[in-house]
Amino acid sequence: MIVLKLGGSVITEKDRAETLDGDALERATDAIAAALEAGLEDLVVVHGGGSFGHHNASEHGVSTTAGTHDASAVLEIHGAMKTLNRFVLSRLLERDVAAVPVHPFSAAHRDSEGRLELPTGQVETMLAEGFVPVLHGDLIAHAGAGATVVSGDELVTSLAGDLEADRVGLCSTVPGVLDGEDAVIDRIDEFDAVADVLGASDATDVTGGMAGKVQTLLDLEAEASIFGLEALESFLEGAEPGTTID
Ligand code: IP8
Repeated sequence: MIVLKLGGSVITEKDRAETLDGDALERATDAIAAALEAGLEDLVVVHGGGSFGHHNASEHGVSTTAGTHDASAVLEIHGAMKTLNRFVLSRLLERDVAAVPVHPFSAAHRDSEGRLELPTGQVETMLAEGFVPVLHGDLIAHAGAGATVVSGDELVTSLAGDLEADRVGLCSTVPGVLDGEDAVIDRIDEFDAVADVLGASDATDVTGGMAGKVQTLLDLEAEASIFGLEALESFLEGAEPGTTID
């Protein structure tokens, strides 16, 4: 089973509010359709927000820890993510991928310690029935805080653990994790070895940049890869492009 994250910055124009990168989304969905056509089974897709969701969340002061009790803010942020999800689903459906939505706001929550609780029965049943579940970064109800952001990366980690994924892929705007000379680091097996070269994301991103991703992926049982869009097809075919995190 593969859990694949399509970075929000890959499929949207991250610096222009609610703008899709149509070409990138077509390339990504072409690669997914080709891999399924070639026999790949059991794929779960998660996408980030990019210019859908992050701007709205920061306008309302909402992050993974700072919540809101304002229902119209919740609708606005969740609505933006559902709009992007709809674009992703329709591009997949156009390519005969049996893609179906899973909206985390209606499926998950955080407990009072901030821990994500995401039941997986619906995703497992969708997979068994031949669907490709497509989740997205979202807001979720958070005990004691109203509603907070859940990032696509958190969803990936939770799903990969609970569904015992074999592989995790993060399709990013960079070809992998880069070292001080902008060369792709092939393999990372401990955070301290790369901590210095990992900077923060430069555009508005309420859920953090590469350092957070690497840390999260190191905690996973499954082997994870971070790679660029050009390598998505080869990742889905079983290769290890970009940076492998183990
Ligand atoms: O782009 C964030 O998802 P991410 C979703 O995966 C919202 O961090 C609502 C900002």
